[in-house]
Amino acid sequence: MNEKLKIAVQKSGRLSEKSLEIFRECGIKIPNSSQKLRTVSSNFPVEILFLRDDDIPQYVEQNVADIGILGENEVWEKNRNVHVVRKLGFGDCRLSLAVPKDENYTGLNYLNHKKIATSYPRILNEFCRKNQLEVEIEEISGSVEIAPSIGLANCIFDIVSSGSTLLTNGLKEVETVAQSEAVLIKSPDLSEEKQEILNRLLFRIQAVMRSRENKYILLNAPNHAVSQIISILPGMKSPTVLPLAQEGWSSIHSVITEERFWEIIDELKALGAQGILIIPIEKMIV
Ligand code: PRT
Ligand code: ZN
Repeated sequence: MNEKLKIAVQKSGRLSEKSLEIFRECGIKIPNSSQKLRTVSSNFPVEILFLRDDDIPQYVEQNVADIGILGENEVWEKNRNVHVVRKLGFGDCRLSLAVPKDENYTGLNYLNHKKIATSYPRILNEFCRKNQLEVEIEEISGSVEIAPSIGLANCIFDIVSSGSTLLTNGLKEVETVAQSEAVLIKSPDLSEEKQEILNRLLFRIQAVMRSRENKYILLNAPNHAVSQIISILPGMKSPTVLPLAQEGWSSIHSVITEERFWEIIDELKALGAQGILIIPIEKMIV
């Protein structure tokens, strides 16, 4: 059999480019296809369907697509029968409540009996139910931030990332309800063959994501400091230590997250480490 895994990605929007970039980094060739609604990879058994992100949960639930990439916020809002397989590390944002900046926000009770404009009525409704708030939800599909200034609502509930849209519309963020990022979802009933293709794809995605988070570190150290240095450098199994041509010195190689590197750089220098190199990793399989 020659089944292909059908993958739904956003046609044009904030997640489109990054979704296709993951496949490229996984070595999966996707023809350049800005005008097309579907395309097939030439070297991996997948077919890409380009859709509006709002429609992806429904299509995956109904097996029109087998898997999809979209913001987790849309998965929560649409509440379809799909499984979130993994987070993908891009498209980070939060779902927040915001009020006009001059309002004296006193806490959740402030929201009682207010009119709130949003494109995410289900998530907002759930939040209000949990917090025993009675609000009027005004559902609109876009430009939510202007709702208070044109008198449509008192407050808004929307996606925020840098916060600059709120600022330019005279609003302030008062409650963060959820944090979201792009996720990979799958249909609850994939054939064995399609699950097998998905497993191969996930193995590659894992290697790509690990490589993004980790760096290869190389440094030279006096022999007397080697054991202290390796105690602060984790490495995949344990760091590699090689003698340098210069007597009394070693070269230490390891793998480290960028964040951890900045945490320990001063310690490394204090222990006498020199010639420290940090090198990107192309793929990482553990
Ligand atoms: O056409 P289609 O329906 O496919 O696209 P869309 O217009 O519904 O979605 P799109 O492309 O705007 O966003 C797709 C997904 O990107 C969202 O579902 C989120 O998961 C994620 N994402 C990440 C964001 C943002 N950041 C974001 N900043 N989605 C929207 N915004 C908007 C937000 O609505 C607000 O208007 O950007 C504005 C706020 O940005 P800041 O930086 O000013 O705070
Ligand atoms: Zn959308």
